[in-house]
Amino acid sequence: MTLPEPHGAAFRDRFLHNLRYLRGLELEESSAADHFAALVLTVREGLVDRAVATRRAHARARAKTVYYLSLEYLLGRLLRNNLIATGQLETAHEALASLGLDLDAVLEEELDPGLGNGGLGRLAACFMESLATLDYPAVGYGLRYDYGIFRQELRDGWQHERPDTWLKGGHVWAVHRPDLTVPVRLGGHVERDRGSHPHPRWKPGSTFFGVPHDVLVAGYGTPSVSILRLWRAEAPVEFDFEIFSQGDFVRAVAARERIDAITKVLYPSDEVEAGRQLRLLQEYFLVACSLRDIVKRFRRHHKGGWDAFPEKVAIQLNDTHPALAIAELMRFFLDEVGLDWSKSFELTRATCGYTNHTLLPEALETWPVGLVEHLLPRHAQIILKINKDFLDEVEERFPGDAERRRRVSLVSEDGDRRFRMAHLAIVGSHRVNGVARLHAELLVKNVVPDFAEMWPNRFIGITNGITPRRWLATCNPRLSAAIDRRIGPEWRRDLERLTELLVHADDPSFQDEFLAVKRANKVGLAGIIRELCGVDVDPDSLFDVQVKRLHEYKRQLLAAMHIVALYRRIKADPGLDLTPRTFVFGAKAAPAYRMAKLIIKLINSIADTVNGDADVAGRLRVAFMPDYRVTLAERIIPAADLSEQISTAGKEASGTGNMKFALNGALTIGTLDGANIEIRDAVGADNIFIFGLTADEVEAARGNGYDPWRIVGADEELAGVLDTIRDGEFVDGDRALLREIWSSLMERGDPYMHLADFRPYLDAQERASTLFRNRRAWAAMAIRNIAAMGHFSSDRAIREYADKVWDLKPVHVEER
Ligand code: NBG
Repeated sequence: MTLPEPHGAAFRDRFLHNLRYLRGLELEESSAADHFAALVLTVREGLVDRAVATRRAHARARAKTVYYLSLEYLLGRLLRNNLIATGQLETAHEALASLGLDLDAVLEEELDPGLGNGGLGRLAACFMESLATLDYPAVGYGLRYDYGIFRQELRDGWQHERPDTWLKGGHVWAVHRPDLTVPVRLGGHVERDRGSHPHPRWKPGSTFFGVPHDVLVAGYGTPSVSILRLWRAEAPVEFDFEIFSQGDFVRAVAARERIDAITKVLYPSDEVEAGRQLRLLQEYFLVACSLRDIVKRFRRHHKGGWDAFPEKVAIQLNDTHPALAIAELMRFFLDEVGLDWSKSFELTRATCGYTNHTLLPEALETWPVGLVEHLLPRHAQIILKINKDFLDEVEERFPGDAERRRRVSLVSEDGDRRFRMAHLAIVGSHRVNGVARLHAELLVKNVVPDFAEMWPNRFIGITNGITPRRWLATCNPRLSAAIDRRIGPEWRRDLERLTELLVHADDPSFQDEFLAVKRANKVGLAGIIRELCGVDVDPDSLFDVQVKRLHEYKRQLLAAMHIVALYRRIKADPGLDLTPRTFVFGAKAAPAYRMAKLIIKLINSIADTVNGDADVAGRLRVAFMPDYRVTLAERIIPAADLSEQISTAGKEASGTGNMKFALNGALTIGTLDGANIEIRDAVGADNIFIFGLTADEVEAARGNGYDPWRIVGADEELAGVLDTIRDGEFVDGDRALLREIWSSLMERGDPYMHLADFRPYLDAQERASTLFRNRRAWAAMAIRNIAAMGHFSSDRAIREYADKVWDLKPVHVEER
């Protein structure tokens, strides 16, 4: 599809214009950073035009809109994607070349906005892109953190965190909208009913503001644009002015800073509840700003009265982080509109949907009732009333079952009273979804069985997906071109088309083409590894890759134990013939997560030893790449041969990296966990290396007195691997340094069952090593994987949400 964007000379002139009027510079005096800013502005202008057209089309259609509420968006760089989406990549390339500039170098100037931790945030970013591509009316709401996920540095093998200064140099993509500022209220108290006023009235203690910064998300091959509205907290000017004029300058500024702090920094914990007051304020701030905006938009476009609210508005809660939306929407209907309780609740529930992203108990959010009462007295009151009604309903259906009421209550009473945010989200939503088939089953079976019993139809599974635009078309141009030559370019908008590749899986010429692409990508990655890690790796070795957040359940430690085993084999038999491997890791550990940091140190110590040992040269190499993030993922994934998806079964809700690797022609070695199961079903059990305990077996083993010592006692090689770690062989014999790792496996029961899966894992690795030596057979299998990835597009996932949760229809936007 050709869209009327400025082409050739027009594009170049616009670029020069922007360089001049944004920076006040002429070409000769400008730097790459200036070129980047001018180019972004040039592309942004086109997006703004599209956004205007999109807004008009939606208003004309009186369309229902989905509002996606998420504390995290892991966007990654935007420029190349937006150029591709709008069909301007070539134009930009030529326009810049005509000025003697290199587009690729300019693209490298972009900082990666890391406004998220991991899978949950990246999923939100894929979803925004798919929503635009599929022409669904959508607004994403999030926070504009001054500092995103920390920058990771490795010193002496240890992780150190540095602030992520992604805003330095400005954020040219964002359109600052102070005109759409909304007030946010906090604290104070609630006045009881008075004769003239039927509802309790909240008298807030303070007011501050949310100011939107809009990032426009282009759809691919359509003029549709979604808005990602990121809120920044700002103190009111008058707030400090009074104190200021009294001469207490420091206190005046301090008050401002308390407000600014709300959107200062992203909480860097992943899968663990942050539990801090500031985090609660962030969650409330997002909810309060977004709901004001949603209501304002509803009022502007729909005159039909509040009954029509759920027909025009769908609100999706990305995990429980924005679950206060339920209380805030209730407060709005009750206190500002004046609806009665049951109507307010009916509308709220019909509007909201909740996605659960984890089964880990430590990730389920709770907040002390006292804290919520202090900061948000009216909301606390509303949640308690929702709970009372709900518990009455439970009593009606299960009379006398006090134990059940205790289990399902929105307030946990063990110890201090706390609100259970997942329970609030379930009770206040009409649909609750897990993010893969197994995850949805386990959610219903193990986490919230009582709720599922009451409302069986409320619970569904929608398996995650990834956008093929970023995760194939943009990040892997070589493979994309090879695929295009066989089946044409349509897969970008319809990933199921990849099945057409199946007939080419056994075609030696396509296999060779695939292998050549993979090798070129590996040569590229080898260069980056040399630059970042100072390690030389062989592009012909098997690239065995594990990149994701560092967490014990993801079992980077199991991969490390495999390396140690191979290392010991070579040391015992220096002539050993084994498939040469390069192990690539990338992972950030939550700053307070001690064990995760120790595992990073262990892997780096293994890397130092292995890479420095002439005995193993040519057979083993280990690289831990610092500061793993979206931009690095885009270079690593297309170069991978083997994708490590080895979580303890039942722990990884879905995984999305698993999909990205398979789409780029890596074979998966993995457990029957999360979406791995559906990947196996799609590619066929013969085209994937599955090993280890199933989720049921993990449970059973736990129940039957899982015994690390017995497993280790029966496996000499495993015992040797553990001794090596315990004795500090990789850390100059320092037995204390990493002892905790050994102790978690042997003395603290190996909660993630590394030991039980060790031997099956090594066997599966053996199968991979053998197959890798048959290059064509490997290629055939990889091609079959690519061909089967259609199901894992975020377009498919978004259509499922639209049909099963949001009741949302696409709206065609006319080209201008
Ligand atoms: C993560 C899960 C992943 C899943 C993503 C996206 C959180 C809390 N959960 O398995 O661990 O793929 O969410 O759904 O980040």
